[in-house]
Amino acid sequence: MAAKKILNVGLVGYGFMGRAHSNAFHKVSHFFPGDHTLALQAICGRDRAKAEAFAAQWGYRGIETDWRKLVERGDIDVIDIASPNDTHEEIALAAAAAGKMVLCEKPLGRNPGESQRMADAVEKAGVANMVWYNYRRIPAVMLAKQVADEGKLGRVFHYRAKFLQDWTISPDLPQGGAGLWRLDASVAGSGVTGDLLAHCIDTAMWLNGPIAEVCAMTETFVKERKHTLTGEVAPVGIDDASAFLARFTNGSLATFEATRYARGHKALYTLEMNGEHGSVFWDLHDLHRLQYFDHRDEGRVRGWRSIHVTDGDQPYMKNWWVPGLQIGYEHSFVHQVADFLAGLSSGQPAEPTFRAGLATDYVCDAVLRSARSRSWEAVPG
Ligand code: SOE
Repeated sequence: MAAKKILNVGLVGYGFMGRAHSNAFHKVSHFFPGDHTLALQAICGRDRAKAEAFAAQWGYRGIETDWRKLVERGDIDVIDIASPNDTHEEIALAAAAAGKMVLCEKPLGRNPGESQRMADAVEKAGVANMVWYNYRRIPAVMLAKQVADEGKLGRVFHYRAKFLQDWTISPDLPQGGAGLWRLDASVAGSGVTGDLLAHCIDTAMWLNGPIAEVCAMTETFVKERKHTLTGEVAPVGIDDASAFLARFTNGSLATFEATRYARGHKALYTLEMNGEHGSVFWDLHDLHRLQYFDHRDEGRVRGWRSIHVTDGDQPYMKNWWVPGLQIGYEHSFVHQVADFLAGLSSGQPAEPTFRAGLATDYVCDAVLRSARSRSWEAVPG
């Protein structure tokens, strides 16, 4: 048997996503054995004590406190960027120039300019790359993709998505710093448009093709918040809520909504597609189920099927337990890295590449432009 190729990973960032990725790096070879295995070589974070604690907890061999040193190291093959959005571009460009493969958290950049330079850099360097839009890899969402691709929905008329949270309602919540940089526009780029709608847009374009134009509205409900780093009260620059109408290039119509002010909803991502022959509906709070309606079923027994996506012939599931036993959120990251490694073996790069991440950022940018101009805006490309 040929020896597996070991790829040494250097992770930047020890927050929520650093944990989600590290967990996936550990599990992937156990559940999706392939030509490659990953070695957790180094974790990089500015706070030495935190980086050391993370390395000990997650099994990284070493640490760095400056990402430049990590990128320069000869013993690193893959740079994984799980640090705040304002660091993505600089790290990705340096990593690509050093010939490393680059994985990057979403959104790719804070704006299309950054994302464009990142996509150009990895392509020029010829290095493998991927953006962590993990929700594509939930088995029930992948099943929706199969259903759509097989033409079972027929011509698609409608796409509908929302991503609702409620964690920023308190005006006492500060902006900036660990965990709260998502509220600081200079770090995040935007609010819920880049953080939550970006997920919805990525899945939507993967399922239903490119978006041609959008008409949006945004709102910032809490106008000023104390900044964690300066202690000063400062204007809030992010969008707290964002909703838009869209037209896909295939002629279908869409509505999208995201907010962090929907009291009671923690991470309610739902999507629905309505076609000539059928519809699919998926809900993150019930993530292992796909709701599917097929109008071509015999009339007397026609109705919505609630498919429990746990059987061995359903996406990814044969690699896990036995039929009927479900998996969850963390597994979407395992699937994503499994697909990335499979792409290295097959030569068929796993999606979404940086180029696809750029396409999502163009839509986000058009949404923000439209909210400002109060008119329809075309999506470039
Ligand atoms: C924000 O609360 C957040 O953590 C996003 O940043 C993630 O991308 C999303 O998956 C869950 O919510």
